[in-house]
Formats: sequence, structure tokens, C-alpha cells
Amino acid sequence: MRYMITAALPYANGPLHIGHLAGAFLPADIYARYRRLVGDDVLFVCGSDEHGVAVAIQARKEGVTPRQLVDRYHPLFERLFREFDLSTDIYYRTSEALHHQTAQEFFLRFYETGQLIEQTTEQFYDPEAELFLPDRYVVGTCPHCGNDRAYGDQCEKCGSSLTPQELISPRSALTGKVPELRPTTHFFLPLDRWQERMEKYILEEHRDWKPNVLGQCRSWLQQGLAPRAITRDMDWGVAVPLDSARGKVLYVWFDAPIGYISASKAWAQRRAQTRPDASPDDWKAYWTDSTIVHFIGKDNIVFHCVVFPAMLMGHGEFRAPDYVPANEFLNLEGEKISTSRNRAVWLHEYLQDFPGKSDVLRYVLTAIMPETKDADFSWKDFQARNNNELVAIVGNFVHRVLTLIQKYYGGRVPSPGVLEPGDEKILAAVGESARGIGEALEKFRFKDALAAAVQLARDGNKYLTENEPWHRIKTDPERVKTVLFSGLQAVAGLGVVLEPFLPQSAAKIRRLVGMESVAWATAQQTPLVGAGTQLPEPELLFEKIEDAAVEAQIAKLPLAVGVASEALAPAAEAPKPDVAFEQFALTDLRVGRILKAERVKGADKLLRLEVDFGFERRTIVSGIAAYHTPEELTNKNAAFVVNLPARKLRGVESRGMLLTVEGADGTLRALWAPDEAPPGAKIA
Ligand code: B3M
Ligand code: ZN
Repeated sequence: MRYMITAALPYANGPLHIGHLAGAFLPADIYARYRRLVGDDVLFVCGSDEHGVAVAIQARKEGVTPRQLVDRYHPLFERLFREFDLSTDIYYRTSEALHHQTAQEFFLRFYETGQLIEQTTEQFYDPEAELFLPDRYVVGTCPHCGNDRAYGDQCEKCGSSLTPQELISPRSALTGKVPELRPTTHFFLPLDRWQERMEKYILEEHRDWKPNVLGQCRSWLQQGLAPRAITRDMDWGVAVPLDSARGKVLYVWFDAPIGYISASKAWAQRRAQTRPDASPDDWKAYWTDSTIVHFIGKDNIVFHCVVFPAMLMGHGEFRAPDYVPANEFLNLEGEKISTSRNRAVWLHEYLQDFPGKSDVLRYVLTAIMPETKDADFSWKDFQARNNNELVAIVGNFVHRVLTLIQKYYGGRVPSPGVLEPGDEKILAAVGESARGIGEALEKFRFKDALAAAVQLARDGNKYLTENEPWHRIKTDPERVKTVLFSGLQAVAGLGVVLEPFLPQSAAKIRRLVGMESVAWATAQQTPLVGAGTQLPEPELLFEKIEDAAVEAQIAKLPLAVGVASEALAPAAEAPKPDVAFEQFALTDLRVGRILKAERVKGADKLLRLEVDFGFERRTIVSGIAAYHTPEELTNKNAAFVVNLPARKLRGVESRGMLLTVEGADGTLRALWAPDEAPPGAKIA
């Protein structure tokens, strides 16, 4: 069978983290490796998604050009793919000329066959940044709940979806300026015309998709598909190939999935240069006569299940995706991963801190993969899985068998005697493990597949414990030969069945048992390693991870805040309208010395402060408990408003207000006042 396998193309606007790995790269790699091992013909591609407004805006923030930004990240991504053994046949990038050409051909095919519509609409334009603002970059007041930090696509407070035009007093998130509505003309993919076709494609032909994927598709189809703009007013991206559309580029979600095809073309071209039997057209079979599988995260579902299939069908020369096994999200220590708050486990940092341990992260992320619901990565769990599973189960089994063979037979594999039922069972366990993995992977159940691989090591440990070769060597040495021969077959089996998940460790096992073949069928044959084979000196596969190592990682994470705003942090908000100076002067601001701080029972957001203002002591309740511990506040000077009417919060009367400073992500910190200021000192 032929397989076209893709992993979502990461945006080249920031470093990669564990969410990328667990969400798309790792399942794609495991699946591709498994398919190759069973003998399928696989083309596995990924690459950097280098276009789009997310790249342009990040570049703007850093004061570099988009080109400079992607040139920085692309080689890093490419290196990480190698270091984590992600076995793509090519790691591509969408800024390549071949991709631009491929995407433009797609557009023209649609344009020329009357499958696009042109529409003029009014869009917000930021005159200072000189660009049309994407919906997310218009902020303003929500018409439904009054939240003055709603985004042009959604209000995070009340959850309503919005259009930028609905916002009250809209501002540009880039410059804080009031944006202007300007007319602009764009090409739209009239997805409404595709409604029936997509209902058939998804709801009838692909009822076997994962429930989380089908669920999202159903809701899109129920809302009714609407035309989608596929062009943008920008200068970074694939130029719209029409003279009438100067200054416009293809929307990044139009060009990015085509990147899978461009990558396939580039793979074929490169291969044809070095192999006489290869042709630059070899990519075509993978996109016409194959099983196409896209590995993605849940936020990409609509583009891969509705928009891209429509593009492939509308083009006419491609097959639509067969499977889109999207994963849900991975959280970190109970909170959302947040790029803007640097709250993530970055892949390059992981490798610096845990050199040579790419397999360990692969293992843990597969064991907790967010297949059907969001999952949580925690460092304690990482440590526990390494120590209790990789070291204590897999490594221990392999090491015991290999060291005993070394010790008793100088590393030469002994010949077995007559097999007992227990021996037959452990020999059969290899094939069973391989079958279990295959069955699970067919259904994209990665956690189950990994468990079936580890089961072989568990079975092996049980077998050793039952047979106690270390005791029997004195009483029944012939029997020990059979036991260690059989145990070694299970070790060799691990060298095959672990290959999709832990490629480095599996290769090491194969080297330690002197086995060359890694074909999946090997796991079904016995013996995998013949009697008389001379084995090298045993080596450890895994090592314990100490408390200090994971504690250092936990300490690196910024403080959790409960509300994770994964917003592309907008620039500072525009100021409020002017007030008369006299009006401002009515507010009495003072330095207060916080004598005591304690939590308010039943209110996890509130702290009750005893504050000395010189003229009197007051109780002030502040909603700052998520951001400061009582200890951090005690015996500190901070800024307060002292002439606000008293109010009761959770039954505690509060007279005044602690001033706070808000971070880009909505976190609050007390506004400290100098330590030497006397309590009650005026602030003006
Ligand atoms: N770059 C979005 C993302 O990184 C996007 C995926 C493209 S796949 C064609 O989540
Ligand atoms: Zn709202």
C-alpha cells in the first residue's frame, strides 16, 4: 500500500515546543515508521509554514523582516526534526520558489475554471502600520458584555464570536490607533457551493474519522459553509498571480496545505537527481493513488477536513485526504502552553538540559498523547515515567537478559533445550506485541500502541522472575540456557516493536543483540537471534532522572495564573479620553505599608491586607491572590487609592484599593512604592 503522510507545518515565527511534538509531529512519525516497517510505500513530509500575518507581525515586533525571521527559525526546526528523529523524507519550507509556483497554479486553476468569486468589502486599515488588520488585531469593547478588551474575532470574556465591525470603539492592537474602514477586493472560495459535496465526503464517506474530528466537522456543516476569502492585502506571502491583484497575496491557509504537495514535488526532484531509477514525477502517485493521512492539532481541523479537501477536489487532479487524525491540546503543569508568556517546554532547551534523551520525551509524549481530549504534561510525571517505566521495566528487562548472557556464556547466545509452555509463551509474546501495536496504530491509538510495546518488556520481566535464572544457574544450568535464549528473543523483539516510538533505543537494542533486520515481519519469526551469536558488551538503555533535574525545570516556568490568555499579546492599549487636571487631583493616592496579608476564606482570588497609612490603619481587600503570595506583600510599601467609598468583599469591609500593574498577558503585580517612603506619603 502507498501512503502520503503529512505533519502540520509549524509557523516559522517562534520556537517549537512539546505541544508541536505531541500534537502532530510525533504521531505522524510513529505512523510513518510503522508503515515503512510493515513494508508500505511511504512518503512523509513536513516543513516550515513561513507566510501569514503571524509571521509578519512577529517580524514587526522584533524589528526584522519576515524573511529574516523565517531564515532564523527554519534551520532550527530542520535541526530539531533530525534531533528528535522525525523521519520525514523531506523537511521543506513554503518560501521556496517551487512552492510559490505550485500555489499560484492552484489559484489559477480555480480562477480560470470559475471556482472563485470576487467581492469588495470594508476592512479595518491601520494607517500608521500601513496594513489591513486581521480580525484578531482589532480590539475594542464587546457589544454583548462590555469587556473592553474583546478581539475582532471573539470576546474571550463572554465567548461570543465577533466581527471587527461589531466592536465598540475599535483600536488597532498593533499601534493603538483608531483604524479606518477601507474598501478592498478579495477572491473568495465559495464554500457554500461545496456544502452537499462535503456532507457526503465527511458524513457518509468518512464516518470512521475520530469522534473529536467528526464532531467539529459536523458543527461546521450544520452552521452552513460560507465563502472564505483566500487573498489578503499584504506584501509577505505568495503573490496572487494576476495583474489586477497587485499587492495581494494568497491567504496563508490557502498556500500552507499546498505546501504538502510542493514538499512532495521537491522530494521527487531531489531524488531524481541522485537516483537513475527515480523520476521528478514520482510524487504524483502519492497524491492520486494512495492513502492520504494528515496529522494535525485540533485548531487546524476545518482547514484539513473541509477547505483543503475542497481545494483538492476542485483542482481535479488530486485525491482528497483519507484520514485526518487530529489531536487535542497538550497543557503544561495544568495550564495552557503559552508562547507569549514563555510558558512552554521548548524543544531546543529540552535537548540542552537532557542531552541524548530525545527518546525519553518521545516516550512520555506518546504515553500521554492528547488523542481524544486535552492532556497534561508535568515534570513529575515525566520523571516517574522515565524512572518507573523506561528504566524499571524496559531497560531493566533488556539489561538483565544481556548481563546474564554475558556473565554465564561470555556473551554467546546459548542453545535452547526443550521448550516449556512458559518459554513458548514469551516467544509468542513478541508476535502478540507486534500485532497489538499494528491494530492500535491502524486506529491511530498511539497510547494503546505504546502500551502494547511496553507489555512485551513487562511479560519479559515476569518470565525472568518466574524462572529465576540467577538461582537456577546452580541447580539446573541447562534450563537457564533455554530461559536466556527465550528471554533474548523478547529483547530482540523490543528492538523491532519499539522502533516506531523510540528509534534510538530500538536501534541500540538491535545492536546489543546483534540483529540487523528491523522489518516488522521479523517480530513474527523465531528465533530473532540465533544460538551462537556473539553479543557485544551490554550497555544501559536509560538512566534515572533525579528530583533536582525536574525541580529545575519546574522552577523555570513562569508562575501559573489560572487565566491563560494565549492571545497574540496586543501592543499597549490606547489611552482613555482626557480628564481635567482638577478632576484627576480628586483622587487621593498614598503609599501604604502592608503590615499583614492573608487569604480570604472561600475566595481564592482575594487577599485581605492590613495597611498602615500613617493617619490610620485600614483593611483593604485586593483581588491579587493569584499573582502574589501573602509573604511577598508583607512588610512592603505599595501604592493605594485611599478615598474610595468602603465596600464589602466576601463579607470583609475594604476601604481603599491597591494599585496594580497589568502584564501583556493580563497578570497583575502590585505597584510597589519605595521602601524608604513613610506610610501615608502622597503620590502625585
Ligand atoms: N502553520 C498552524 C499551526 O502551526 C499552521 C499549520 C499549517 S498546516 C498546513 O498551528
Ligand atoms: Zn463579551
